[in-house]
Amino acid sequence: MNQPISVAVSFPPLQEVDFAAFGAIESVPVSRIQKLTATYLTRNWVTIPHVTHHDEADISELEVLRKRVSEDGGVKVTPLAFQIKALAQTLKAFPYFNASLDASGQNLILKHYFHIGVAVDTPKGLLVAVIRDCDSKSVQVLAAEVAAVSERARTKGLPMNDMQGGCMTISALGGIGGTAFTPIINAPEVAILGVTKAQWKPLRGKDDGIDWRLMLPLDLSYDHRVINGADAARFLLHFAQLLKRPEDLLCA
Ligand code: CAO
Repeated sequence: MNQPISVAVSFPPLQEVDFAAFGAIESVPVSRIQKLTATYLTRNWVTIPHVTHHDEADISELEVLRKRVSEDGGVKVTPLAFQIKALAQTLKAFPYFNASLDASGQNLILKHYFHIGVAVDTPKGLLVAVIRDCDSKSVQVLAAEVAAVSERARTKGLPMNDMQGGCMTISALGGIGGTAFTPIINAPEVAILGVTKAQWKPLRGKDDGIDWRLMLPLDLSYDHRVINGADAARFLLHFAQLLKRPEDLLCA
């Protein structure tokens, strides 16, 4: 690993603009959370060489199973709970994704725990809630924890402890929309998974017939200092294959 490089960059200041000269305006203060997020996102975007790899997962069977599990268990299980479970299992299979560079940049710290951050959209800004030990929890428990923590984040905010110690973050926009995006890594993590809205797509089936499948778009941004493109492609393929065989994800 090379010595950490410090780069001094300066930009010309933004010019003061009199927006009111062009039409009616109002001025709204930026929230504390937005200011903090802006600082960290800018640091991460500027200091980490990001690459984003895109793929899709066939979740046709998962959707059937998810609805069954939701009806049987009395807990609403959204696709995100299965994604968290599959991500924890994928991190186990790819230890270099479950890692952080230490402050010197000389060592990679491999983690033997599987805590997943979940980006939560709140009225005051973006928060990342960390769900702990996702490898050993059922999808029902994960769904209940995500629902509880995102509700807390939106109504009361989160204590620092609930936002620390994550191994990798999921930014799930599927409940809103989109076909793809390029999420910014939540340092000191080395990768982040973006998920957008699943769509039914006509794929070529047996005997050249059309087979309609529900496809989930996946966007994996990774730190290219730590992860190479081929490993990123294998990582996302492994994750997609776990979602394609959802019964295995029901084992806690
Ligand atoms: N494709 C299609 N539908 C999806 C989906 C997907 N990928 N993911 C979720 N849905 C559906 C759910 O099944 C649910 O449908 P029903 O209400 O009909 O059952 C609906 O969308 C709403 O889901 P949700 O968003 O309430 O719940 P979630 O578990 O998917 O996500 C949370 C929870 C906290 C991640 C989400 O509410 C949120 O805040 N997302 C925004 C994250 C964000 O801002 N990311 C950007 C960060 S900047 O990089």
